[in-house]
Amino acid sequence: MNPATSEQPATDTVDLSVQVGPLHLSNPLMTASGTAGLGLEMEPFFDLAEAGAIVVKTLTKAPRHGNPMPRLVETPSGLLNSIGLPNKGIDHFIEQVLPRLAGHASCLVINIAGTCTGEFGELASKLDGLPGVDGLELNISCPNVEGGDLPFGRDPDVVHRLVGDVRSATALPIITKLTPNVSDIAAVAKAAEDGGSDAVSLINTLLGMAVDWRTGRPGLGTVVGGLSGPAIKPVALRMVWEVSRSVAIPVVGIGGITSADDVLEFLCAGATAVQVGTTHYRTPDAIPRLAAELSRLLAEEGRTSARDVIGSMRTG
Ligand code: RRO
Repeated sequence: MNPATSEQPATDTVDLSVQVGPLHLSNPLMTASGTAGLGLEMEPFFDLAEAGAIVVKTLTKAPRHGNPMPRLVETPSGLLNSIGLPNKGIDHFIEQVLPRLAGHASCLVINIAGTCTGEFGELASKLDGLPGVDGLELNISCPNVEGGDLPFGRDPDVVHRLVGDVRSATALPIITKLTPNVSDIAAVAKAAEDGGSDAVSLINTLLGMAVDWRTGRPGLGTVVGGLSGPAIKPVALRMVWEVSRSVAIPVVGIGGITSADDVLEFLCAGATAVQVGTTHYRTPDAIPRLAAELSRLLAEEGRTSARDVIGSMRTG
């Protein structure tokens, strides 16, 4: 604000739009898969078209019940989950949900997970060309399946092959969602890029656990689960920075975003867009709030476009 005139900076002249590969987003704010249901559940809180993109909860080929309770534990500044991909299966989604959802979001991204590498291509071809579907997010990083992390997401050779299979099965834009539970996330991102992914999103949750020493019981039914929320933001920022220096495709940052400053930090570190997740449980209308706040912060700094912040971090 200019103290001499007390004029408000003109927020309506700030351009929030970004380009995630072939996907044009009106702002950089996407919902993180699993925190906004199948999209329609969020409609009491905001108009889905206000989000840069809606990403739905992971869909699998066969219906799944999910993991044994308890599935959620709060930790300092974080949330541990072991949900286990409960869903009614891709066919139910296509027949019963998509017809009601199509056209509500300005960009709709369907998150899919296969139980083996070949299943990803099968799921992708089912969604190819369906009205209302704008892109796919490949969940190769769920921490809560039997035996721990999906092995697909940890091995660059497997990731290269899996993404290549999906690339041959669909013309839809592909975002590959990466696990942080590896020693070299940039190598996995490069494999996704070489396989034909249009973008990568990171990070999925960090493996963690909770225990009650008095009862001797673990906090989660599966003992180990995935940690999200502000507690993981510094780890996510570090990985976004590492990956954005290693690939040419856009990076979508995920991890503990609760404020517009958080969003701009991810953009500064190299993300082109972000996903907003755990904060939805406290603030289900976080997306429109953050969009308004983003415009205000950028205008205050005399910036006219969110794109100018992308990758603007200077070292040395
Ligand atoms: O459903 C889950 O347990 C879950 C999934 Br699919 C994921 O990708 N990440 C996560 O933390 N939980």
